[in-house]
Amino acid sequence: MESEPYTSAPAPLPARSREVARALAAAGIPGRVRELAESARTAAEAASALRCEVGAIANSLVFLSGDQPVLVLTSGRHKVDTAALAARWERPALRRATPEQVREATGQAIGGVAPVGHPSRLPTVVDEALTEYPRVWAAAGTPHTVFPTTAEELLHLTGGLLLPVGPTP
Ligand code: 5CA
Repeated sequence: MESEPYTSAPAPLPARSREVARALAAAGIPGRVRELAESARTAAEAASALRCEVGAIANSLVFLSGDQPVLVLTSGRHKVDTAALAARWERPALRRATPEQVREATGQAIGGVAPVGHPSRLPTVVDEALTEYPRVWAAAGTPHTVFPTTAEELLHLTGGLLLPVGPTP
């Protein structure tokens, strides 16, 4: 194989990422998922691997609001102000999901949680800060897979609500 003069076909995506690719294709955006050589487990790692601003990384963070898992697509440049967001979203207090709860709600593991490709649709907020970036990157089911998108597209993909989520200055 090594002596072949041409580049081999790309390896198939991991199962978790195929699920994400399927959800994207079903929404009219096929062929978006990219596999990275470097790990992109955190926003900082993803920004470095993709050579983009950390704020352009959309972290898919799972919280529990009461008993209901919810998704907050958050710019990597700041943390979620959970109290302010729960008030704005008019939902019960938000608390960080455990790794097991993340897995149950999304079918994905922390470090690779994607905005879509979950067993059922989660109530979703898209961080207003993401609208400041013409191109946003989100995880695609594993720490080594991502896809390029925009805040507007994330709203369309998730049926989410656009709200500020970061700390108020
Ligand atoms: N692949 C990148 C983005 S392309 C990524 O998944 N980033 S992330 O921020 O969404 O995933 C890491 C996040 O998982 C951390 O920001 C943190 O909020 C969350 N996390 C890490 N450890 C835990 C834990 N033990 N329990 C709950 N959440 C955790």
